Amino acid sequence: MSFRIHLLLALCTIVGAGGISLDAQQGNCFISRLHTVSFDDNIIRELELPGLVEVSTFEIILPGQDINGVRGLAIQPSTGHLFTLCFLASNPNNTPFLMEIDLLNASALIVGPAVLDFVDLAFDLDGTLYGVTSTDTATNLAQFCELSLITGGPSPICDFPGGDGGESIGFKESDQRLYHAAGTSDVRFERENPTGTSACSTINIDISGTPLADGRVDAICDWPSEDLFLWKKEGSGSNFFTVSSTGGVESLGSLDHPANGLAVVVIATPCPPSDLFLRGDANGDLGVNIADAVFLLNSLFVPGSPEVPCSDGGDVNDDGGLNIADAVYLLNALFVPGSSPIPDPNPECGEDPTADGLDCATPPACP
Ligand SMILES: [Ca+2]
Ligand SMILES: [Ca+2]
Ligand SMILES: [Ca+2]
Repeated sequence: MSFRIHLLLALCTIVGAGGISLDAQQGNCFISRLHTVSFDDNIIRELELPGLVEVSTFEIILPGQDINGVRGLAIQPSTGHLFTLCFLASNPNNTPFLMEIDLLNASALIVGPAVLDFVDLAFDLDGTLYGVTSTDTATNLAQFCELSLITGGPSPICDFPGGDGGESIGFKESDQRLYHAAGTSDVRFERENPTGTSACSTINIDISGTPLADGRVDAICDWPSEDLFLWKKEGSGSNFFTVSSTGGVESLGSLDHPANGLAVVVIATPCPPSDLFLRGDANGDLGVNIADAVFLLNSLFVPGSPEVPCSDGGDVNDDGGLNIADAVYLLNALFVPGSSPIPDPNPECGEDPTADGLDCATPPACP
């Protein structure tokens, strides 16, 4: 008994000399948000994935300019800015202008004329922007080009065999390859052949017999967290799908607007509350040691000290209260042979097996 008291007094002395800061490792979780544009309006819609519930809208406004339609969408990997193609009422040539949109600062600006009849855009992981044109009726080819982020103008790279409507491109994060979809009645989905002579040398992905095969493709884009492509098909009803790089297709439901440009934005967010904690880990660093006793005593007795981030973790004796008895219990368990072990969950993270009024305000980053 005297050993415990002396140890406790010694600790209180250490505690009084200065606190120990909380160094909890809080992990980030990531959510994917779909952004869309359509030719019918000048709205960028933000939708939850996979539920497709609309989260927000952003109206693209250019001072002194009327926008007559928007198509194609791509997200710049380094800045998160969206790039799209817009048609201006003031432009007598019916060709689109490349536009850069910063959603965070709610700004939109014209980069410059894209010159050719581009219908979709995609960034590769290095931040180079590419576009694909509609099929030229004279040549029956769709041009694949790099687009300048300075002027908006194109540098032709290669040509895809023409489709009978609908052209869309996307880069897959997992293999860093270009994917291409085209067609209305004869829809094809293909990916860049790594041993081909150009980006337009492709390997066919068999989607015959799937719902994607019999309707115009309006837009595709990579959904990186799922390693799938999202695919918007023409029409209402079931018009929104995932497709794998081997042609596996699943319906996600329907979009209520005629989206012709898609981009997935990945957002870092604090992880949702977890029921998992480690008993005895008063400072939330996922270890149980003397620093936890010091932290607990600080929080109880030294004004201005940080609070125990997860009260359940500090309730070492699992009696539903957070007090000096928990520090004593912890010190005994750590240093006095034959003392009672720390109750579950310990030494692994877990849920509290005994209900109590304590909460875990800031759960530790349990594996
Ligand atoms: Ca700890
Ligand atoms: Ca307790
Ligand atoms: Ca409990």
